[in-house]
Amino acid sequence: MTMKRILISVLVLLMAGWSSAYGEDGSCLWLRLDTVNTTAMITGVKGTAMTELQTYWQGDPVVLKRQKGLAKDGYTIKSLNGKIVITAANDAGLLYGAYHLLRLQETGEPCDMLDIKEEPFYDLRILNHWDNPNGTVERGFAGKSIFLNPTPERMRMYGRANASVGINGTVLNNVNAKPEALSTESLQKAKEIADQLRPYGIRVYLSINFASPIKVGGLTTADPLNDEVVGWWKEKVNEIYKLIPDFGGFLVKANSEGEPGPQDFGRTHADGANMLADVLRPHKGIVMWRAFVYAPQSPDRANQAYLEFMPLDGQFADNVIIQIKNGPVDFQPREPYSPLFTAMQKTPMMVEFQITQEYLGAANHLVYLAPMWKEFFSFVKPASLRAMAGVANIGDDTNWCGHHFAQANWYAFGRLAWNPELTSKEIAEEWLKLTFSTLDTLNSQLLSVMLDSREACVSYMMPLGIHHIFAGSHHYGPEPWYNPRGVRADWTPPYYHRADSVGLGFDRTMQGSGNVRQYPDELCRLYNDINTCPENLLAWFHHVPWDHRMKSGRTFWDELCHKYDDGVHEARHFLAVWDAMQPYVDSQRFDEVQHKLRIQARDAEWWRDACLLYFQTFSHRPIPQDMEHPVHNLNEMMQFRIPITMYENPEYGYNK
Ligand code: GCW
Repeated sequence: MTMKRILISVLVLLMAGWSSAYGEDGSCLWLRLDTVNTTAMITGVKGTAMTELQTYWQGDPVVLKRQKGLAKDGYTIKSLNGKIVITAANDAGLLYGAYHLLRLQETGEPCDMLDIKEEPFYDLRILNHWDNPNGTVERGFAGKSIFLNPTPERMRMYGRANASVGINGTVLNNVNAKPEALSTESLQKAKEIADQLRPYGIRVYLSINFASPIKVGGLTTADPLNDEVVGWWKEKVNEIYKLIPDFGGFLVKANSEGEPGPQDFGRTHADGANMLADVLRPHKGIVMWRAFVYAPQSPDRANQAYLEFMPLDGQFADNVIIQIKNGPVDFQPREPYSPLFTAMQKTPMMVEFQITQEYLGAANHLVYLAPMWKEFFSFVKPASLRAMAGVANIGDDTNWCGHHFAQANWYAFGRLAWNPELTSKEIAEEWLKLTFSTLDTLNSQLLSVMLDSREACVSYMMPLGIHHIFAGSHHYGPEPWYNPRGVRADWTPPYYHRADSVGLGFDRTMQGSGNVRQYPDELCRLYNDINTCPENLLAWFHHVPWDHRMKSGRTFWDELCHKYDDGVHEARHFLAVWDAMQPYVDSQRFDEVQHKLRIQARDAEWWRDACLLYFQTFSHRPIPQDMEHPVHNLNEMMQFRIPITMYENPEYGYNK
């Protein structure tokens, strides 16, 4: 080899090392750490803490110390005579302490004179993957399941990412659980994943199909009070714990959207949940039983969970947690909180947030979700809950989440599950610094984009309390008119928006569906009166007359038009802010985010035009002069459908 060639090879190697170290394709998430030492991986959770520090920590020597008396998973970090001492009651605490230290280093915080004490707010901080055995992910917008062919490299990064924000549990499969999730072959696979995640302090859980005793076990019934059925579950659970000794437990979607459940056998949710809880108890396993239930014949879907679960309050075993979606309908851009949270007094509850953006622009829109989750916590006290679950937005895309900024939602979920008192701003700042370290000087503008993005999305999709007017099935884009023959009413937008010549919105007042009664008195009164109901929930609780006078002085119709238009302008502004970031962001991530923001700006316009032109056919009122007027044609938009399944992210939105 000539000298020149040798030099070129060295240069190429250096550059390859540089680009992978900086992870400019997004694969390193927020962990874009410089390797200072290559060390062999030491086993065990404490070993992971040591490996991480030896590989990436650049400051004073660190001592890891176990000490009784601290909270589980909590830690202290103290500077002491030229050393840093991380103390924790368990190994996971040491690992979380190590990541805290690395975070300080990476965000440029001072690392001398440390005196930190942290403990997690919730014991259980868990992701729910909606991954299917064939590798598709329900509402997954970032490719296929990472668990389909779990490579050690990918699992390691997944473990690190989760542990770095304190996530300590993961449900591997879809709540629409295929019975084969419990086959011996699948359990073997779950074991392999559990083995790979254990060093990161992450326990594995599974979603189960309630009819498994019939479908996997060949029994004639799955009645939870039947001895043979109980015996089958006992054996299955023993088999699981033999393979995965620290298995966490089951997540169950029962009697919901066609999934089997105890009601099929004349039993209650409590009968079903308690049977499984009894079987899991000797192994210290838990049951997370979902309250996401609604019935086609119900006059108001928002009422259903309360109606089914309130009579059972106090009847659940102590290792059952009822897992409730944040809102009473379904992960909409804005919903009031689910009234079950303040009604149930004698039952452990946990909240289920959706990190994947099923109803918030999938992996095409930049929507930072922490403000939405904080809004929930402004109504439901964090201390009234036992745990926090998040439906994961993770897939096998190189950048994990489809959109570089969607990584922020995974990050924020973990940080809030650790400490729900953190502000959206604190978390976004941290994430931005870690993820785009070169952006320092301009972060404030991007920070505002993140913080404003959820409200902007509400504005251009469904402002003022409008909800569930998405396209059928895949839920991408507007289809307020979607109402095909034979489809259940509560799966069509007109059920929710109820537009007519009088106005728009679902009457959930005392005169309407009575849903307001499920809230505490004060809120019930507030929501029941159209003049006191917060305007951002107006069409959620009221059928609002088109000429209803809003606080701005505008009519409801005019306000609606303006909100949609404001949303469009915000989406365009996000793009403009990003465009100005070009000199400071590596080219791949810059281009990829720009591509997405352009889609978002066009989609916002599509939403505004489709919704306003469609609702105008009921309101018969003009679009106000002082705003931009629709540029699309209603008929064309009504013909347009994106040909994707519920397992995909569309490449584009409206492209006519
Ligand atoms: O949000 C709806 C989704 C379904 C999902 C269901 C649920 C897993 O459209 O895809 O199914 O909720 O949460 O069970």
